[in-house]
Amino acid sequence: TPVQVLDISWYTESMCAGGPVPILDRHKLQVRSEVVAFSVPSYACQRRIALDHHNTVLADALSLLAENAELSDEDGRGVAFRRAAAVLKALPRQVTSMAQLKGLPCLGGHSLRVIKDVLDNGASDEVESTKRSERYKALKVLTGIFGVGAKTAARWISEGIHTLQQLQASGHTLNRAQQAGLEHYDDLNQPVTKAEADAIGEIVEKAVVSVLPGAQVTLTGGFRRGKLAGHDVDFLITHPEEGREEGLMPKVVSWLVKQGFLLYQKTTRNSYLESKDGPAQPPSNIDRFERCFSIFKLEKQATKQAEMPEDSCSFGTGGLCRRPAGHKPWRAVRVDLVVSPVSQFAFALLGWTGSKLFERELRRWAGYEKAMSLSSHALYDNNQGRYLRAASEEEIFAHLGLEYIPPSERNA
Ligand code: DCT
Ligand code: MG
Repeated sequence: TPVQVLDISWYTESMCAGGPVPILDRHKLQVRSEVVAFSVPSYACQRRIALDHHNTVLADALSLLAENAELSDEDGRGVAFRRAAAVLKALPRQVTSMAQLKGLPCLGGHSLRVIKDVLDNGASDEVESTKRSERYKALKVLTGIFGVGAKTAARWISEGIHTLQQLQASGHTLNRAQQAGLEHYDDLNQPVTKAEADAIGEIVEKAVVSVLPGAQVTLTGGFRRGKLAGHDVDFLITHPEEGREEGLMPKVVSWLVKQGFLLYQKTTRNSYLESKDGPAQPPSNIDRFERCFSIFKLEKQATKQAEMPEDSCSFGTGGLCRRPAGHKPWRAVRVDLVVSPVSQFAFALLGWTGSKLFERELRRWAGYEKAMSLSSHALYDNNQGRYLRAASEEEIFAHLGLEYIPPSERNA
């Protein structure tokens, strides 16, 4: 068995909270390498996962398989790969041998095979062949159209449609969202920068306080977790006096339309009523606030940053790379607006900050470990038969018996 000198300064911090730290030389020690396996708690919402971590290559490989599963409408498999990737993201240093993974949660046989392949050969055959596959490429291209999900894309692919040109030639009738998605395809597949998110934030803020003074706008989603780029910009809007937020969304939207800021919008009404719905409807709760899916028209000069080079065509354009005609002075950006009553704000903020896996794990923890139902609206304790109120994210973590994890460490 190989004997290695290992730096164990990381070992102490990586031990699960509460576990006694083994009595070892504090600095360097000689051990058989496989003795020192990593340790990680089972639920992603128990871990601190920063944006930067030590296992990018492995996590990217598993994330690609997760994405492929999700695009193929196999959510169970997708979640399994996401969970495996999230374990690797939580490790305190780079994985170099399979033995280090012994006893870790969420690593199934399939994920372990992929990891072994990458460790042994520098890449996974399955990942590489997925990337090259016509089906994966077509799924990426077609679901890259705003308003097109995995099911629609699969149907089109079964008809032999793999590119945007083939879609346009097929004569399929597209709905309003998909038409807008196709029209702004290149822009919407270009990552949104933090500077652009901030510029849109200023506009949204102006709209919101013009129609309801005192209302507050919070940037959520990936940008709240510290990401420097995202596929959209997510905002949560509330007012400190309960009830004042009612009817706010249509006013905000019409202000934005009048000023020429919206290329597309679809507003859905708040359909959440605690007394009627009860707590046990988590899967769709995320969608039950008053919500506006929109495409913003952002003047490039509003963003104080260097413009993207003219040549930086977005990925996966399906052979239809329409470069901006001349110097288009604006770009299209996906923006989600959500209005929450202040009594539900902490839950909405927690629910809309993500990551998606972190949210899923919070709900799983609540249900399995605490007999509670968590949604973006409320937390219900099944044993006590009552809702648990919270005015901050910290209070929700406390109700759930979890250590508070700040947004920047929810990047599972
Ligand atoms: N969300 C969730 N479950 C979903 C969809 C969304 O829990 N099915 C939450 C988590 C993140 C937040 O809503 C915003 O969603 P996205 O914009 O899709 O995620 P993001 O983390 O902001 O990613 P991106 O940076 O690419 O926009
Ligand atoms: Mg987002």
